[in-house]
Amino acid sequence: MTIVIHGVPGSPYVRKVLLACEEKGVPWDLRAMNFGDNKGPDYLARQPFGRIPAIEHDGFQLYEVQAILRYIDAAFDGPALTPADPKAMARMSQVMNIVDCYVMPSLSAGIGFNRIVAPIFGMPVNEDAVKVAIPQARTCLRALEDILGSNRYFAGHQVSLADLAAVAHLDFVPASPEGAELIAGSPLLAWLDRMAERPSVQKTAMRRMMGLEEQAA
Ligand SMILES: N[C@@H](CCC(=O)N[C@@H](CS)C(=O)NCC(=O)O)C(=O)O
Repeated sequence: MTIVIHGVPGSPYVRKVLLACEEKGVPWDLRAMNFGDNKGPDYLARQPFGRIPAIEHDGFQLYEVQAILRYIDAAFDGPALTPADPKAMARMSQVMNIVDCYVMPSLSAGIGFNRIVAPIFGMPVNEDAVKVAIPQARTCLRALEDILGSNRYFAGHQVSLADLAAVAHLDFVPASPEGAELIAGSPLLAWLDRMAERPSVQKTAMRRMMGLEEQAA
């Protein structure tokens, strides 16, 4: 049964849910919202913190993307996106938390928003926010490199929820001058190339979701 997703197309948090649906082969229906709709009473009734996305499935409403990702993985057939091995599962959880707590404020909200998203919408660029984000962005990339090590994916040799959560934020790191400098020479670039081959990643690309790129047939 279809997962209904309420959110702004192009948001990395919405993208994580789309990625999980695509990887599991679950049909989804994105009810597109505009920036600002998430602070209105209708949406706050779904998600009292005003953050996107929120989902509905079979009469079940849920918000908070880590919970949503785990729900989709557990509730549907299709390839498992959580490793069975406890240590690998812990790595997956660790990366998902690093992404939410440290990658989101630095690489996404600090650098990515100001360098990539703001120009698309003609919004002012906060140069101070970009500068302030750089040290934590660097720490994030080095920490993720350490965890990746010689593995193909963050939790081992199979794609997990950690890779889906991370790619939604790291995908556009090389596209900003600061991000490109920070990620230059990193083993994360080979991981990004591997992820870019996945149909789920191609189908949910930010510019494509925003309707800024032609959809492939
Ligand atoms: N902890 C939330 C975070 C979601 C989040 O930060 N979403 C961003 C969009 S990418 C958002 O709603 N931003 C709007 C705002 O903060 O007002 C979750 O995992 O669902």
